[in-house]
Amino acid sequence: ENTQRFSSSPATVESFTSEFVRQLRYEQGVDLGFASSDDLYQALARTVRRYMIDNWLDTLSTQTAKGAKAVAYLSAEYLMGPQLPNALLATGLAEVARDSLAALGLDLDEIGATEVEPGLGNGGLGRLAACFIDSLATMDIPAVGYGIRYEYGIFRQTFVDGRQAEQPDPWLSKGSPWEFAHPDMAVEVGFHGHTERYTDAAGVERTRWVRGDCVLAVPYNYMVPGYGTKNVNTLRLWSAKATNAFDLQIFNAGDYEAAVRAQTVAENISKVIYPEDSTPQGKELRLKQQYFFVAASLADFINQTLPQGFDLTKIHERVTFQLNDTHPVIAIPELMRILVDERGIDWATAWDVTRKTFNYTCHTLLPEALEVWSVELLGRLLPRHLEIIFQINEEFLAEVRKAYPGDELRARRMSIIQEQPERAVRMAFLASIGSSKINGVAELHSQLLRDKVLNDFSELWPSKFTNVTNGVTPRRFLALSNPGLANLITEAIGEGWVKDLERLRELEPFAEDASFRSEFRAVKAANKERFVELIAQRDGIELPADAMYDVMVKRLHEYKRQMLKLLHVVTLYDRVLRGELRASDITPRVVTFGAKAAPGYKMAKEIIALINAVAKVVNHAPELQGRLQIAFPANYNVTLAEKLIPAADLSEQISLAGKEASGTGNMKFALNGALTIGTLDGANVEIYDLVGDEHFFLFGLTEPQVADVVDAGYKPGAYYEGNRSLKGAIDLIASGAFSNGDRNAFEFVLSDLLGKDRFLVLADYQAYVDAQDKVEVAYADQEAWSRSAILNVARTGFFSSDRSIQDYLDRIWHAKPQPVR
Ligand code: DL6
Repeated sequence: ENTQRFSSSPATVESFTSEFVRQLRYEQGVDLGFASSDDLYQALARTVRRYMIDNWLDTLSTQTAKGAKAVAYLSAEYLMGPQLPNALLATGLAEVARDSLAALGLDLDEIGATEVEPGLGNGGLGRLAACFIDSLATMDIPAVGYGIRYEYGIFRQTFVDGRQAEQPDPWLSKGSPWEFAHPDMAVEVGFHGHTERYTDAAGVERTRWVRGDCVLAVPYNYMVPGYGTKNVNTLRLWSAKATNAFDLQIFNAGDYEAAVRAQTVAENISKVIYPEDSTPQGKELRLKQQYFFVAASLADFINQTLPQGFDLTKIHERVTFQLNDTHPVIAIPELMRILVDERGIDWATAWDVTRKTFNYTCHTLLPEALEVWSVELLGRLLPRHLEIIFQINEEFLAEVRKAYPGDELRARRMSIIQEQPERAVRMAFLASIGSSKINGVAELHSQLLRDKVLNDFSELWPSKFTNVTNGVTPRRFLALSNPGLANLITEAIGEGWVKDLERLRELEPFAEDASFRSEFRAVKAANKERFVELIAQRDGIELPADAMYDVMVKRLHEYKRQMLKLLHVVTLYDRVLRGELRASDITPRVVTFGAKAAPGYKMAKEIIALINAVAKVVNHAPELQGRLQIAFPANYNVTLAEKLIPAADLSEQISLAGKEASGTGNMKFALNGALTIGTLDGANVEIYDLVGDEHFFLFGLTEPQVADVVDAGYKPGAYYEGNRSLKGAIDLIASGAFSNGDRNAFEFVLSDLLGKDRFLVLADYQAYVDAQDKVEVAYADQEAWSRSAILNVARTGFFSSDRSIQDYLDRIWHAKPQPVR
């Protein structure tokens, strides 16, 4: 059925084969007998994409003809993951492709394995954007994702002597068969320069920005196929090019480097995701990236998508720009500049329109993660935008003073401009002031935004604040990544769940069915085998498949508390060494970590080194008889996640309550039948409420309790002194047991833990170890465990990104589906 929907002429094995061979010969320029694995991949990808193009173009023309309201998602990150399997799923061509390749003596999986995933994101925020554009297409919503086509994605992590080293990720080095470049549609983006006042022909005083330099933003389009629909949306990523590739005069004079300097400077803008920003140049480059992609996106939408001559005072009726965190927030003054300076719309009208056009999603609770840009930098790079921000601020503060007469402290707190430690623009405040709606990404997060982080704003405008709990796409994170479970579910309840994940509820009665539970266990066991094979091949790590898979994968950050997980492992080892626990009483466990640390984040990198050091000892300790293993494959990414999550038994979601905005890994694990051990943080709260206490290992301080402990003057040293088991674990690390006797090796981590412990690892330690003891007992009863696991699957349909998108539509966007007929 899918195949019919996706091709003008239905795909058969014969037609697929002939297109594939044509692609090889006439696009790649090779014969089958001489094709490299990359040739085969490129030809295969181009063959599959060929079946989506007609629907894509139909979608574009339907959306243009209808003139319906669109969603423009502005995001600095899209962590897409491998494209080929998703395209095969959406087009329904997987079997045809497999058979067709087999007839040529080729293997689909082998060819697919050569795909390099585009790593255009850091972690949760970028992956969420990728899930959202999948859901928008699946739900037939006219939508475009705008972002940056970074030449180098998120760094490739390797370990050198257990320590993280970063390598560049040249994901485009062999070209991408999924993109369509449109240099003809390039947009000019300006920087620097100055502003000047002038009187226009009608005698009106106006301002214009005289730009100092310009670069070209070249759009690259990617298809985003919906599932079970004809609609195919667009992801448009911008690449920077110099307006003049080189200066011929200078070149001919022999100064070759100077001749291409402008090109280097321009192209650096889209060179790498998150350039190191500890230097002033790095900071400027990041701000440049942000302005570059939003200026190009706004110009693109206004000039290409809206009809010629469209009255921009009605732009909010045709588009909603969703600001994915603060990275794209400079779009607010940019739209004001376009409306006021370029279109001559009066300020008050322009401001009213702008606020109706933007909405803002905040993704953090950590004050240090809220972006600020120094006034000096912003004024130098974007002088007109700084003036506009000042004017917005002036009018806003007048509104605050009117609402709270005499409360000057409040006005200062709410000002877009912070004065200390340097004068800087608070982007989250600008976003809050310039948007219609502000949302957090889980119930608890949204509540904490209202009560704490943006409290002054929620007091001023309570109705601006709303929640949209995150979600994940069931296509990639169940149908594609866990075919065994997907088939089992479909056999039990039909295939409707792929587009309506709440239907997983129908699985509940199957949790009581012993034969279903046994099939469920067989799927989990097969997924472990698959993971073990992959990790042996990919990382040379040998693991037992017959063990409990206890998994903690996420960015390395102190608030996420990988350290707590590690202390648990060290505690088990210490108990065995002391003779308090027999190794034979430990359930065989593979503790799997996957985590990249930001290159400049020293503590995170030290924790990585410590995990690897503990792994080296524990994995070979004769006392443990192989019953406890740590696996820490380097370079955790979407490709690995898709194999690891379906293999997991236990999902570690152990951040300090009140710190994780939502989490989305937590959802993926539960949906794939892992039980969570977790705190009441982020979306864990909602997972816990849905799956029920019996099927979730809850532990730890709650957010208000954390606040109490901190207010009372938290002393981690007292927990250490007062808890023999905790002291044992920390002392074992300090003794040099994991560092060849070097007692100072992990001093940086341990002294912080004992002296500060900002994220209360020691305060939650005992509760965590107790909860892990309950895990041990529960896992021993495999029938009860699989019942709980099935109920986790059945009860987490709420966490589909389709539901998140429906919430955005109902609460924020108010756009309507436009299905292609
Ligand atoms: O909303 C997606 C994702 C959440 O699930 C995580 O809890 C949150 O940490 C992450 N936030 C960021 C942005 N950090 N900043 N600023 O990556 O967003």
